[in-house]
Amino acid sequence: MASSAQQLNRWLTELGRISDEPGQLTRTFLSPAMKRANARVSVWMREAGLTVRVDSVGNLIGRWEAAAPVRRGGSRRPARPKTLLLGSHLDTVRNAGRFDGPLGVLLPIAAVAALRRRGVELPFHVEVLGFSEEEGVRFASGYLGSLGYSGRLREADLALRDDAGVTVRQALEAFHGGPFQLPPAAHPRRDLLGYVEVHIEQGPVLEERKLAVGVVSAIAGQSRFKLTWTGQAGHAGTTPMALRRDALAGVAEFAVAVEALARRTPGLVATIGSMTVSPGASNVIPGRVLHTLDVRHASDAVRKKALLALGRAAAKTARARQLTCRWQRTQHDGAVNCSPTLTAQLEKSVRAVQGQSRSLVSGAGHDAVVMAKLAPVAMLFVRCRAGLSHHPDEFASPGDIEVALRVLVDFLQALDG
Ligand code: HGY
Ligand code: MN
Ligand code: MN
Repeated sequence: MASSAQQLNRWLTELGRISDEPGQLTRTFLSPAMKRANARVSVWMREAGLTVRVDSVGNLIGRWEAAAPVRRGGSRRPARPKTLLLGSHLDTVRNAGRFDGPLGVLLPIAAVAALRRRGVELPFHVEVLGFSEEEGVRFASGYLGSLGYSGRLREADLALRDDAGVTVRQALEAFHGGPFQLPPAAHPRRDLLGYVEVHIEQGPVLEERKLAVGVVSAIAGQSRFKLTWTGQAGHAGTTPMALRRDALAGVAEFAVAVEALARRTPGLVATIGSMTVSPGASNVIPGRVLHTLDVRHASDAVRKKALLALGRAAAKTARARQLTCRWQRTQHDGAVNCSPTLTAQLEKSVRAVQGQSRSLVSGAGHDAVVMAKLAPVAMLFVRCRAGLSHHPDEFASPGDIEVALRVLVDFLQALDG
């Protein structure tokens, strides 16, 4: 297994160099680097014995067919094998680390390769999924890949625009060189055993507990928005302060209110991650500001209460400063509980490899949030240094990755199709 883990680390390093931006790792939805990443991972999938296809939303899918169907209890017809889904995303944030997403795509490929080398055959089909978009960098709305795969992409998603004004639909039609139709779910729920995602923790818990891996009990809900504040651009030198309608000053006041609410609400996190100031000149009062807002909590009720409070705070600031503030919701996902049955099975494998298993809540969103609508989900977290992620210094050690690989191999062999 050590050689499989070494191979996996080489893949992670190589894939981490496939980027849209020289000098840093950035791969966004349907970009040239995403196409190169799909091509490279396809080679590794084929070498592992998987048959490979790319679906209409750009998801990379590697499939390993089950062994000959088994007869159960003298039945006349053998039971049709179900499919176990394994995967994560191949897109990244800007200036990303090389583990967030790709670890959960490449590790299952290494696990399949290890099992096939041992001549193991499984009583269920396996599909390894490399989702084309999870982070929501290009369109400020995440999960477009897993939404497409699970048949939950909607017209409203296709109408979202990137910073260049290109819609999701236009991006998909350019990717295909032809018309795009909303895809159905890749599989009916009844044909699926579940979806298991391996991911770095992106938090400090496993490091504090000195554990290489842990299992996820639940994933926090999240809401994302684009806010557009409009005031009045004007001359920075001649416009008296009392006569200004400075959109950026209003956003600054709102940003302090956002942070204050999150600081005083246990478990709430709220972030203004990107901002565009117009017209964007040093001697012009900002007449318009567009920014994102990301709000999360393990409890949907707390998150919704926080959103109402932030809506009131924005309205108060806009009134006081004679600004307008328009909200556009770009993502809204409730908290998700992982499947107790599948998680118990994963915990057994974690205990078999690591000696003990601890569970934790995920503050980060994952494709498992979307896939939970299609199949039971479970997640295996891998310790990452200082909990750092969405940063080039993101790091999971080869030793911890090998533990996770051993856990997944054990889980696949133990799972009853
Ligand atoms: O933002 C998140 O929670 C994830 O990394 N997409
Ligand atoms: Mn991720
Ligand atoms: Mn991420």
